[in-house]
Amino acid sequence: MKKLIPLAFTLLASTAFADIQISNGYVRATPPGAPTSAAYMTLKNSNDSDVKLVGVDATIARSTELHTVIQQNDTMKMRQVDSISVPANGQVELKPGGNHVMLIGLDSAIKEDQEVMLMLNFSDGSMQHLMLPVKKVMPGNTMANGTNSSKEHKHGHH
Ligand SMILES: [Cu+2]
Repeated sequence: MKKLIPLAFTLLASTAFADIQISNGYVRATPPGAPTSAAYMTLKNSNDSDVKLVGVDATIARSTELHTVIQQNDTMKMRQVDSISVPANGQVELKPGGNHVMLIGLDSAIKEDQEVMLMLNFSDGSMQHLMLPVKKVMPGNTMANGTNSSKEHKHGHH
């Protein structure tokens, strides 16, 4: 049997620790000069205990932060959190308008034809190395005065 080596253009998730499965990962494309971007993905935990995403390393950014989005009055605001919990036998979605990995201090624009390497660190000590594609994300115009654009809030847990 021929050994298949996964190529860089697919989402690579290390299977050394199979507890957290990562899918639908991508990084937001940025215009030149943009100081920040964000990474999104779905984290699935097939473990019997909660696992937290506690940190992310990215080679393209000087630093990263875990962010959530909260609604204050009519405005959506990003807020830094220490960790993002992936519930036991459950999943959490990082997506525009919700939890995300903030990439801060970009050396250059992130373009759609490139891919971004991330290293995720979890509370159980495991790490996962990812290569994520880059996608354009329509800027959610949170400054708009009270439009009811569909904000898919599915936090699911307390
Ligand atoms: Cu953010």
